[in-house]
Amino acid sequence: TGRDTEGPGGTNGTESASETLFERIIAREIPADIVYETDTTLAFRDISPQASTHVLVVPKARHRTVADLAAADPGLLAEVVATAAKVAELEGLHDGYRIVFNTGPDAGQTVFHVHAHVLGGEQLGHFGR
Ligand code: D5M
Repeated sequence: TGRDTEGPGGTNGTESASETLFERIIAREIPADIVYETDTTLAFRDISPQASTHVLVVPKARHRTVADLAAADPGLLAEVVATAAKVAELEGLHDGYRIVFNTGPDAGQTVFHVHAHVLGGEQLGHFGR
């Protein structure tokens, strides 16, 4: 298992061991419903949507959490957010949307390749459990 101090791709010398599902989607090894792509980011539909529109945005470079990404490459974090805004525009989320970065196990983060959840298309509940 990787540590929080690992850089993109991990540094434990066993690249496949540290590879997540999202690296495999980025590499087109696993199919995904891709809605938008830039040189540095990829957006695809969540397989288990929690709102009418639920799209995940990932940087192609691996960072475990949004905090790691902010520390290592703030420009890339801005690109993730810009891609999320573009997805919202493409999906017609003109009345607003939510960007969520689950960070760590207590938040329910299950895939340790940072991803923004872009949620919208309906009135969303205000936080809660
Ligand atoms: O979010 C991880 C998200 O990843 C969760 O909402 C389900 C989604 N997921 C899992 N497998 C797939 C595939 N194969 N395609 C698309 N989306 C997927 P977290 O914040 O880590 O809980």
